[in-house]
Amino acid sequence: MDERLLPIWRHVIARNPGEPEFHQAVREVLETIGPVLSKRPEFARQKIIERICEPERQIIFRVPWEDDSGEVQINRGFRVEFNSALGPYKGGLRFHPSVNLSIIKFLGFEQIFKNALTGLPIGGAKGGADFDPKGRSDREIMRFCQSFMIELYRHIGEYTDVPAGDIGVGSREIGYLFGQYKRLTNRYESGVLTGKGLSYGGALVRKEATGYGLVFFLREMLKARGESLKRKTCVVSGSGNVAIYAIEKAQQLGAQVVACSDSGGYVYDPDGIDMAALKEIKEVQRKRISEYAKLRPKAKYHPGGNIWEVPCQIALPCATQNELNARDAATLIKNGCIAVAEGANMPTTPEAVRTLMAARIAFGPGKAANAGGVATSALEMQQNACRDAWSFEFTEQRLAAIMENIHRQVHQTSEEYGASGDYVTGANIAAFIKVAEPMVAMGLI
Ligand code: NDP
Ligand code: 2IT
Repeated sequence: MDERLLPIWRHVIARNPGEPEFHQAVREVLETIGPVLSKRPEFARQKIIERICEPERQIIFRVPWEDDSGEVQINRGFRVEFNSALGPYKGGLRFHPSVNLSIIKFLGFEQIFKNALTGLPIGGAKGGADFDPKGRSDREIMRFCQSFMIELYRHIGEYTDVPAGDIGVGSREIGYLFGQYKRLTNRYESGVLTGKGLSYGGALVRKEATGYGLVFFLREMLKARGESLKRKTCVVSGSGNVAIYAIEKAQQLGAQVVACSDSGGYVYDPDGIDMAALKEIKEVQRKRISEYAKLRPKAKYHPGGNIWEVPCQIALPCATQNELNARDAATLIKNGCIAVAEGANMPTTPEAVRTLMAARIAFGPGKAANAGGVATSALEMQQNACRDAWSFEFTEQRLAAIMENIHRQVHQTSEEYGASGDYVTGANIAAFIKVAEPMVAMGLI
């Protein structure tokens, strides 16, 4: 790390104790942006980095609700509004038992830079709750979402903060959240949430956007190396929203996706993952990935198995943070992997990133590679603002163009800063400059 950044880094650790994921996300950015300070001394003078590392606002609240048996449950809700230099705060809500302030802050911090890379007018935020939706009935999910919104509604708005989904939050949850917001505010404010259902202001392609965008970005990474997705064996971790549509687009572009997973294990299907079976189990029935093997005679479920041991040329981690470690990276390299692109946020540990990059494997960091989801959320906001609805084809073209543009920016920036093909450095520097410039222009706020 640049010695000018070391004191800032130490200060971040000291004033945010016990937040390892947040430290990890900040460190990754600080390790790469040193060269900008020499070219742009005003950023240091204005303490832009110190300001970016401190959220503009953090909200933590109690979420009481009653389960189907009449028992009172208490969860903790969060919304960290990190940075609004580029537009209203924007970022997903995560419902998962592991959620805590560190995780929400790492996600919110990443979101600032990711959103900047999209080139669209959105600031960075993240939120969620330590609520576990697994095994909960529809009515319980609804009651939880309604209670969550009773506090959240006062902090959000189409010009203030626009939440969306993340782990455990999809269009069902967004529907309940939107309904409660509408009731509490007496406003049909479509642009307050994204990822809405198509029948009440949602946008086509938002559901597919993160996974599709990831594969569009991957296609550019491969093209830069004279490669393509055609006939490449691919492994995708997770089997949620991002994973499903990454698999779909990778298959459309000619790759053979042979494995996907959930937190219980992975399935291997030598004939390639069958999209109809996958969607039926995960989207319709909301069941575990183990059920997939029951529908496909040649598929095998590996309970507790490590998906990165499945030989592949392309690996797409699409489940959660720190799911791919240095040992997994070494396994991927040994098996002939040529590219890793992050569909999840921070799924690759810092040691694993170093291992992959040292082996000259094309590595696409999440803040660039998975930006298609939030970019399409911004397109949903555009459509809501002018009460319009675009076609699937038009929106997908916009998404593809945005991902190509992100790739171009990140690649060019990596070259400009003498790190050609290092997408981590390219993404961090390009995004940092986009956020720092308006912060300088707006003065000390
Ligand atoms: P979903 O809830 O739809 O799916 C999450 C998937 O990841 C499930 O298969 C889940 O398995 C698995 N998973 C979650 N937590 C863990 C864990 N601790 N260990 C192992 N597996 C786990 O979420 P998404 O697909 O929306 O999100 C996946 C990742 O993509 C997250 O990192 C998210 O932040 C990121 N992302 C999402 C975007 C979006 O638009 N939705 C946009 C950009 C990034 P199980 O069911 O067993 O828990
Ligand atoms: O991590 C992410 O970028 C998301 N979960 C999507 C956020 C959004 O506002 O669409």
